[in-house]
Amino acid sequence: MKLYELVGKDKTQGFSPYVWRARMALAHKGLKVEMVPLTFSEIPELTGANAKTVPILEYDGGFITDSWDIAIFLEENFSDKPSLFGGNAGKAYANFFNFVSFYNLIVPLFQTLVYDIFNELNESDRDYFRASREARLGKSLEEAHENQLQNLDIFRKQLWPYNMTLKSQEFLSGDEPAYVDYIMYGLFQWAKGVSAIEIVNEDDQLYRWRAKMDDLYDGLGQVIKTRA
Ligand SMILES: N[C@@H](CCC(=O)N[C@@H](CS)C(=O)NCC(=O)O)C(=O)O
Repeated sequence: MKLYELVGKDKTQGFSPYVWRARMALAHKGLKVEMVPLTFSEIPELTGANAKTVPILEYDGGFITDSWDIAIFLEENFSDKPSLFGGNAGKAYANFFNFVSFYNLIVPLFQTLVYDIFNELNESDRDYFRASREARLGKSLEEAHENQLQNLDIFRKQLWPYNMTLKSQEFLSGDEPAYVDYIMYGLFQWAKGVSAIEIVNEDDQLYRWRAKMDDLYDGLGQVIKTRA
């Protein structure tokens, strides 16, 4: 099994939030996977996958090219291993959170991190990234960066329900971590992989939650180095 991930100049620092969901989900199921680093321009060149984005899971000669599809595939094909969702109600909640996290969390965090991501990229990816992201932002990367702290504030204001939830339970999924936690953790790994900015306050429940997430599966997430 191979999991294709997204890297910049440093091939050990896969920073895609969506890949981290899949990576944690594979570890949750106790499955060994070979990580394969790709730059942005290499993704569409991957023979047989016909994919524009990562994560891409290669399994038994086939390719699964979306993080949610990968989660469903793992849940259905490895049903003897710990569940990612804890049943149908949990699966429906995770599906909902998948969209909530995009709208409320990924979008403001993208605006916060976009210039830092650019700086991490290989030279060969920079023109593509600048053109595609400036079209999405409707402004230059530099202009977005000028508002980094305002965007971080918008992101942080969204965190209240998660901090409140974590006051009375260990993980977003309950007593044990599961897929909803991996969706959230992907955001933290994304920020850590590209930026020195701290996205949560030390007294936030999410700060403590992240430390627990970092320890899971032999400290898998700690492969991403904290930036000075
Ligand atoms: N819906 C997809 C989204 C994945 C996605 O947007 N991946 C980004 C990296 S974080 C990507 O590969 N982008 C390639 C590009 O923009 O060219 C999923 O959940 O797998």
